[in-house]
Amino acid sequence: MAIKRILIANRGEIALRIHRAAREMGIETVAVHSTADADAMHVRLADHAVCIGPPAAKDSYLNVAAIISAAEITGADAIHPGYGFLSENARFAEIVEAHGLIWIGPKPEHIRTMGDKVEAKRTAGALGLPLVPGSDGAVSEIEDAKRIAAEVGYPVIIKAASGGGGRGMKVCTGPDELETLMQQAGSEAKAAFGDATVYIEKYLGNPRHIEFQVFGDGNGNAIHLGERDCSLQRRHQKVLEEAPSPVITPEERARMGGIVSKAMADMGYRGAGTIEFLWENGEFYFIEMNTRLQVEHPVTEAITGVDLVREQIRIADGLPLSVRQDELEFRGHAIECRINAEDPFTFAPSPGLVENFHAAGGLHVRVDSGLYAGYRIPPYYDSMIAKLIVYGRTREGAILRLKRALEEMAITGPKTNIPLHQALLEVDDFKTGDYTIKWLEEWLANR
Ligand code: MV4
Repeated sequence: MAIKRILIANRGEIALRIHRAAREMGIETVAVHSTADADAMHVRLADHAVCIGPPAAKDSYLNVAAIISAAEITGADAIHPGYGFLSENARFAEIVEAHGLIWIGPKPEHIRTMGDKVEAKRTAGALGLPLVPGSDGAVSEIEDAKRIAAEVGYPVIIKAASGGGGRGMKVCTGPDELETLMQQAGSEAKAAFGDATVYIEKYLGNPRHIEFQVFGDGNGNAIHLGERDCSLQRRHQKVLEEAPSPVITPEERARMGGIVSKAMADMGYRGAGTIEFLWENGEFYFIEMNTRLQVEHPVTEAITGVDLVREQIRIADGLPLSVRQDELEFRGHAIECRINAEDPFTFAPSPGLVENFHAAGGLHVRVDSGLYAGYRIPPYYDSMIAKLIVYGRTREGAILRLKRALEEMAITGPKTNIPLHQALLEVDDFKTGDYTIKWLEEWLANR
C-alpha cells in the first residue's frame, strides 16, 4: 500500500465513513473542515485536522486551493472526495493528480464524460446499455425536436445536458407546447448550469429508479455488485433505499449486471460507479451514471459483504479488484433510512443542539452518523444527519428489524423524519414493494 495518509474532502457521516475505512487499513486521515464543523466527530477522530474556511461551502468544502494546501501542509498523499461537493468535479480530480496526489476516484475523463448527460448517453449507448428512446444527442432546432417527439411519441421530456438530479426538466404532452418548453428548458439550464444544451427523451410515466453498483480497476477489469431500488424519493431526494430491488429476479440481475460490468470493463473505468436506470414493464433504460460513492452504498455492502470505501482506496492505490464476479453472492435484504433533521410534516430544516442521541444497535443494525449528545447541527449544509441500515435474511425480516431499530433511535432537540419512516413501514404498498418514483409524493400528499 503506497497510500499512507488520506485527506477527506468532505464532512458529516461520509467523512466519518471514509475515516473508518482508512483506519482499518492502517492509513492516517486528515480532516478538512469549515469553521462551522470544528466540533464534528470525524474531525475529532482524524489524525490531523485543518480548518479550510468559513461555513459557506463555496469558501470551504468547494475551496480547491485551500484543500490542496491542506494536503501539502499535512503531508497527505491521497484525497477522497466523498459524495457531493467536489466529488464529480473533473477539473478538481486533474488538479489533485497534477499535484502528485492520488485521486481516490474515477479517471477525470470519465467524470467529465458522465457529467455531460448527452455525452453520457452517447457513451452508454455505444457500450451497449439500453437507452430511453429519444434524440441522438443535443437538440437545438424546433423542427428536429418535433420530428424526434413524433417518432418516439408523446409525452416527451426535455432535459438539460448539464443537469441531473432532476433540475431543468420539462414534460411535454404535445407538439403545440414543444417550442415554448424547449425555450424554457434551455434558458433555465443556461441560468442554472451556464449551458443551454437540451436533449429529448420519451417520457416514462411511472417507472422505478433502479441503479447498479459497479467497480473497475482502470485496466479493463470490472465487476457489478447488484442493484439498489431508490424509487422512494421526494423532490429528487432519496428517502429510503433497498437492495436488492423487490422487482428484480436473480436471472435479471445477472443479465443486466453482465451488461453493465462489460460496459465498464470496455471503457477502462476506474473506481466506484453507479449506473442509473429507469425500469418500467420489465425493461431497463439508462438515464445517467454517477462517478462517485453514493449515500446509499451501505445497502450494497450489507448484501455483498464488500467494504466499498476500502475497495475505492485499494483501486486508487493500483491494487486489483478484491473479489471476482463469480465469488460475489447477493445474500438477504438491506434497507437504509435517511434520517434528516427536519420537520416530518413540513420538511423545514431543523438544525441546532442535539440534547440526547442514542443510536440503535443489535444484530444486523448499522448507524452511520457523526451525531453525539451536545453536538450542534449547523444550519449551512444538507439536513441528513444519520443513516440507519438494517439487514435481514428476507425483505420481511429486514422490515421487522427496521421497525425495531427506528423505535430504539433517540434524537432529542432537533426534529427528525424518524416518524415519517415509521409511518411508511406500515403502508401496504411499501410492505409489498409495490411502489414507483411517483409513489412517495402521492402518499405524502394524501396522508
Ligand atoms: C425521466 C423520467 C421519466 N422519463 N426520464 C429525474 C432525475 C433525473 N435523474 C432523471 N429523472 C427522471 N427522468 C424519462 N425519460 C422521470 C424522472 C424522474 C425521476 C427519476 C428517478 C427518481 C425520481 C424521479 C422523480 C421525478 C422524475
